[in-house]
Amino acid sequence: MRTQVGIIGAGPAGLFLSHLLHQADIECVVLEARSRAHVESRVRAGVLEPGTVETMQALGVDRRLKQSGMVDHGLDMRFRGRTIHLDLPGLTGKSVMIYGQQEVVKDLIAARLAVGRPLLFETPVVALDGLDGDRPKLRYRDGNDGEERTLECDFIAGCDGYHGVSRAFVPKEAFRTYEQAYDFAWLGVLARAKPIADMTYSNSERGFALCSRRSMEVSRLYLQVRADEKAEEWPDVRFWDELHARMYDEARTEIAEGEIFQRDVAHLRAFVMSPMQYGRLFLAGDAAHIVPPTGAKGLNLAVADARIMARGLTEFYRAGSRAGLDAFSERCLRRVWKTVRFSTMMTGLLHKFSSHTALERELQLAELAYIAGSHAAQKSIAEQYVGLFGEGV
Ligand code: RFL
Ligand code: PHB
Repeated sequence: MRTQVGIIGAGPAGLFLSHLLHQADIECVVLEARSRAHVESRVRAGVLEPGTVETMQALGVDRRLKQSGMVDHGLDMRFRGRTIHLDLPGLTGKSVMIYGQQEVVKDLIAARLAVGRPLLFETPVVALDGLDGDRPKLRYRDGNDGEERTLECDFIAGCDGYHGVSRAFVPKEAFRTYEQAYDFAWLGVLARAKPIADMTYSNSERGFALCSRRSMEVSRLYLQVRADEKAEEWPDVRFWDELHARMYDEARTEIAEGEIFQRDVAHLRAFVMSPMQYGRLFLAGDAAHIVPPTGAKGLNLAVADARIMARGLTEFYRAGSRAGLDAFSERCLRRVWKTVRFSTMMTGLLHKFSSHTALERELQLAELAYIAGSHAAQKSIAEQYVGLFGEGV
């Protein structure tokens, strides 16, 4: 097999890239290690920035998003029983959209298969060759017969997430990594329960909590837990007791309970690979960077990378210029670092840290009290939450 761009991974980064390339008449093949059912049922992000929504519109894959996406105007932060309400349109003129990542992924998969373009599931890439030449190759295990085969490409896009293979084929001396792991995680659940009105992040003495939603009937709820905790350690009763307490809803009048039908634990880390390219390999999304989820940015960053990569590849095929490709990593990293900064700041503001001294804890609360009384501080958070940066940042 031969193609122009070989894409490893059918998560948001790889799928968006495949559509952007298709729109620019560039051929690509997407190879995904897992099954379609697995990829479509992975519950993750839910907050789409306007730039992500516009990208879906421009690709013509926003039919279901328009029907069932929910515009989110408010962002609330709670501490000491007080609530800071950030009116996103009032502060920024923009809002975000709530629409589950797995719904985005389903829409992109269906649209790609509908146009009959190659997207192969259960086809793990096992090796990358010739990245510093003109004809890089992907070696993959064919999902049908288990045979190892080769895909020859002009370029390879490593969109295979944090645990993918592409980073491992870049020589160690050609990049560096920056990393910070947290000693806590997020237990996330989906519950058949009416969500509260606004997305609400809470900083409580017992740890962080977050109430979000997926529909008018389904709540998406998170609790900060220890990094070594298992989802099974949180039966329903324990989960609801803890959530009410952390949301300052001791009277249990605000947060509706319901059947918890999905639960998982996600670890928190910040990670950046720099540069995000080597020879004819370009990495996008979680393969190149991870942000802690407190700013709801990971999926949006993956889409931004895909846009920048597609632009560089389009310039290459249309005008024969490598300039956009050469600038890929630098363009992406400007946004990535600002986003790591924002997500790390929000994580620091809202979680309980075992390492905090009493003084640090008071400073955290003083920061929240400052934000509560400062329009400027609220505007700063709101503009980053809706997505600060235009294409060129
Ligand atoms: P993905 O989604 O991990 O997809 C990578 C794909 O590559 C495949 N793969 C391979 N395929 C072929 N060969 C191989 N050798 C392969 N190795 C791996 C994998 O099977 C997979 O299908 O990465 P991508 O595309 O970069 O997308 C990134 C996003 O998934 C991620 O950043 C977000 O989910 C982060 N995130 C959030 N982002 C937001 O923008 N808004 C949010 O509200 C938000 N909330 C969250 C989040 C992440 C969370 N977790 C699970 C950490 C909430 C949570 C709880
Ligand atoms: C979600 O709805 O899943 C969500 C919301 C806000 C975040 C992270 C995840 O910061």
